[in-house]
Amino acid sequence: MFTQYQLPYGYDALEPHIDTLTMETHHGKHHATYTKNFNDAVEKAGLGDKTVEEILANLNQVSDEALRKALRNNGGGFYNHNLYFSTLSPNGGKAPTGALAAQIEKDFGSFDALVEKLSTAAATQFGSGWAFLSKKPDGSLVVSQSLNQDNPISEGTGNKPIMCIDVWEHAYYLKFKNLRPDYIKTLFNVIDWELVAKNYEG
Ligand code: MN3
Repeated sequence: MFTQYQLPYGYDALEPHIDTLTMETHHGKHHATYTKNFNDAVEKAGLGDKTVEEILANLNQVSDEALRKALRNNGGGFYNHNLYFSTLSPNGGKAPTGALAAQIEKDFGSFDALVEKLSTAAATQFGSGWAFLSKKPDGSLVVSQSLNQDNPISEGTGNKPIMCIDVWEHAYYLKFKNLRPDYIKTLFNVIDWELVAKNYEG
């Protein structure tokens, strides 16, 4: 049984950057539904002994097409939102330090350059999807985009996502309406890079 990431802060804690109603709907409804539907699909597929990473990395081994699609969409939705919500915090917005900071400098030149690259990836993802920052097997970092709930784990590269930006309209439309770039800019005020650094080191 997969359990949804529980926020260590209230739905109103990310105000004024991310509004209460968006957090309540996004975590309490959308993410909860992905989690429930993922658990249903996992049970049907008999994959209860696997981790979500194992399931996402081996989708092509599920022969039933409808079930594979359910695992891909809801497994991705479950995993991506766990990652998204677990790197947000009212204490966010400060630049990373330590090993992650050094790697960012090496791969992107500066933290500001990484923020710009992630922002562009998020802003230019056509339709619903995500931008990801992932750690490659050699420890270097890469920025990517995905459609719908797809996740880098399913690409078979061994890359491990360490943070992500949700650009589905449900992540921002209540407050930012059509202004996705404004939401992305604001989101960086609540991304906690100390938490991202733990994902990088872990
Ligand atoms: Mn979402």
